[in-house]
Amino acid sequence: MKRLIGLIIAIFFLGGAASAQVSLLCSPGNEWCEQLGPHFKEATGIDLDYVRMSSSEGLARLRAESSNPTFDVWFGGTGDPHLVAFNEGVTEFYKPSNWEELLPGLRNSVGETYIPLYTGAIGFVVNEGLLAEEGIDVPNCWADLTDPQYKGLLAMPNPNTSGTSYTIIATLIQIFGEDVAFDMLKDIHQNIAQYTKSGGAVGLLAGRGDVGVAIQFLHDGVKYTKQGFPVTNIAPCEGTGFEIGGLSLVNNAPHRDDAIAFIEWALTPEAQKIAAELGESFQVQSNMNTPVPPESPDLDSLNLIDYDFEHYGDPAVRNAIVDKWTNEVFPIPR
Ligand code: S7P
Repeated sequence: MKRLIGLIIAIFFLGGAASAQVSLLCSPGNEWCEQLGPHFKEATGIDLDYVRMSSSEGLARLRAESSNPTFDVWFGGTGDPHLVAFNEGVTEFYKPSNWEELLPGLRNSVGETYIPLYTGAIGFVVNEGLLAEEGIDVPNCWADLTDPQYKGLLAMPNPNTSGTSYTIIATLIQIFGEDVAFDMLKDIHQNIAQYTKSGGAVGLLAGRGDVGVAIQFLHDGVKYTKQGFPVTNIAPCEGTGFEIGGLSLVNNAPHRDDAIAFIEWALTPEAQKIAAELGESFQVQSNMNTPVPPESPDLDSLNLIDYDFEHYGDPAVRNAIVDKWTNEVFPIPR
């Protein structure tokens, strides 16, 4: 009996020593999420585990467990849901010690709500070979995507799970106004072969030739090109929206001190370089001392809209847009 009690105590303490101390909700591609723990452990000695969830899915999870949070930090994902989480008190603003090293344009756009982690623009990731085989034009503009010649040849993510998708819809509303944007979304819906759960996944469909055009972040298109898929990036002629990907401390984080240690580490150039070194993520990282990968889309050369982060990060606005798409676009037979 004594030996059994001793074993139980040993398991308890060994189990405690080995258990992770930072619990991360991670929204970029899984390969990047997977590498954060080992690198963070090497730099600080602190353990970390993660669960990968798309941005909108992550927001839903954080909201659901806000009275008893299990996550400490939300890493990555589009900015709008980070702003919603902050506005709802699900996350709190933590000002990192290297705040002044973060790109001023990003800091000024989001204020003291969440920490900018990276930025990147929306566009089309196109399998030009497939379109040529079908005798179909390469799309250059948002308006082109409404053309019936693309029937069954488009893919975009679903805004109920994906932050990329919400950024696409909010971009169309800002360029064309809500009524025209929703008419366009209905026409685009007629051409969609597949709505995916995650924003990154659509480029793979274009790369494999399942569709001709994936609507997603252009930096994800770079990843697929580097992986050898025959896709090219196109920035829409009417202009395009962009994200300021987020990093947030969860309100009442169970391991607050270790969570802050992770945030401090994640904003160093050493940590931010990991994404591109993996050949995985080619956003422009927020620390101005992090090298911009040569393959990253050149944001200065794109016609970026003056994205209204505050308005489109308002919980009521975001909920209304996602509900409208879900009720008025998605159910239309195609
Ligand atoms: O793959 C990187 C990336 O595009 O994914 C992030 C974000 O979680 C979007 O994914 P979901 O659409 O699945 O939510 C982006 O922030 C990031 O640039």
